Amino acid sequence: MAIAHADRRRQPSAAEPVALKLLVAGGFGVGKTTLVGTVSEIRPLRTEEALSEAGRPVDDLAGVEGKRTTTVAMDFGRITLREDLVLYLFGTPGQDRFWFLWDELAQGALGAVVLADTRRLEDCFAAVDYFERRGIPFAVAVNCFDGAQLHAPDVVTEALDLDPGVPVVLCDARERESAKQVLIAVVEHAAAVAAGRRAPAAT
Ligand SMILES: Nc1nc2c(ncn2[C@@H]2O[C@H](COP(=O)(O)OP(=O)(O)OP(=O)(O)O)[C@@H](O)[C@H]2O)c(=O)[nH]1
Ligand SMILES: [Mg+2]
Repeated sequence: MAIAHADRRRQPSAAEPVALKLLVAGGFGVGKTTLVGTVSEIRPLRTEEALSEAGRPVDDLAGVEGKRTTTVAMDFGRITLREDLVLYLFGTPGQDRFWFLWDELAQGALGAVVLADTRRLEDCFAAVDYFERRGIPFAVAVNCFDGAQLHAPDVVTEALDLDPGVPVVLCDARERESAKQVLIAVVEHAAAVAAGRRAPAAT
């Protein structure tokens, strides 16, 4: 009993990793579920449902004609970025009719990835607005689908009218190293934003 008591009250050791929550957001079919699945070290939780005939007029499949399912609640995965840093990843649904879930998913998020496809960049405007309005630090990750015209990051910054300092990275959501670099960019950016908020620059 004494041991159990002492155990329960022990202080967290320095070796215990910090756990951070990140959202993976963006337009419909841009590769959110793919990215979470690529980097997750646990079997990712998915909530995929088949795309239906009824959704055909509203679900724009241009560029992702092979897509058969869509996320209806969330994706969930985990990655140990460093031995002292674990990320919990929450992928959002992409269809507009599931927007009401975003506020739940965004609770307590340290930062976000906004995935973008340059063939339909406008699909990520809503996600960019969402995080800007809530002051949640985010990075834009351009998922370079095969055959998509490559744009330099500064072109994307301009097209999305991003604040200076918002990272824009080119990635392939199907490649682990590439997807990991995206997450590192978000964590570093969120840390810089947090440091800036703690010590605002003298005016
Ligand atoms: N060529 C290519 N295809 C990709 C890439 N990422 C995802 N895909 C494909 O694009 C389709 C959409 O991927 P998902 O990961 O389901 O996209 P999503 O953003 O989660 O979609 P929703 O949840 O429906 O909004 C799938 O058929 C993927 O196989 C990529 O980097 N390159
Ligand atoms: Mg999805």
